[in-house]
Amino acid sequence: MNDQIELYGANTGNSLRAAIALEESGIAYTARRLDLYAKEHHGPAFLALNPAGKVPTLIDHGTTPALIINQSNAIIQYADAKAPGRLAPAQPGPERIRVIDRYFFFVTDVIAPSHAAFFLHQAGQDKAAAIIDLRVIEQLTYAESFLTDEFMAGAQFSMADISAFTIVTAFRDRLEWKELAQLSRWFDTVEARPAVQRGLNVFKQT
Ligand SMILES: N[C@@H](CCC(=O)N[C@@H](CS)C(=O)NCC(=O)O)C(=O)O
Repeated sequence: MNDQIELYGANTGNSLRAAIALEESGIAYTARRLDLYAKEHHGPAFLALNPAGKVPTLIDHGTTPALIINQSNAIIQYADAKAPGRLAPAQPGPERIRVIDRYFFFVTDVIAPSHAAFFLHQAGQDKAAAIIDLRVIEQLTYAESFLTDEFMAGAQFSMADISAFTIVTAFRDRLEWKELAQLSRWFDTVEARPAVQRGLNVFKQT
């Protein structure tokens, strides 16, 4: 626990990715769980931090003024900068670029469309949502080809694994696992990591 860094969040993919990134980076922080059903993220105290009323939000009180980060993927970049080498190779070069490349594949080609499908479902546009969900499943199936080594972007765990893990979890019941031997092996490996488990549990209701 460390009150200098606070992570506001809930049990959602975006919040969990941020929590896993902090845990894997070994950055001490205090998790502040918000009850989205009780609309705590729309209360004045939280809106003062994040006017968009969305989670996660990280505050680092170690700077003046305090640093506030309102994007899960920016929190992952913050963790990478604060703990070089834990979420990507610290040195510039092909290995680091491969991590960034695959990280963005999951962020932009998989997670972003899956959010769009979620909003279409909420709007009752189930047919349109299903088309996008199918695209997401195709992209996750394609990610099988990334796994020529232990992790998504090589032999080391990286931010690419973080971006992949929560979205694979969300689609785990819709993937053809018998055709995805590498993805299956990878999923079990990542899920078993103690830091991943800590991140997954941080916003669970007790
Ligand atoms: N691009 C933002 C998206 C944040 C976001 O959409 N958070 C959702 C939970 S996953 C949220 O706060 N939803 C509650 C709401 O919109 O009222 C990020 O990656 O952090």
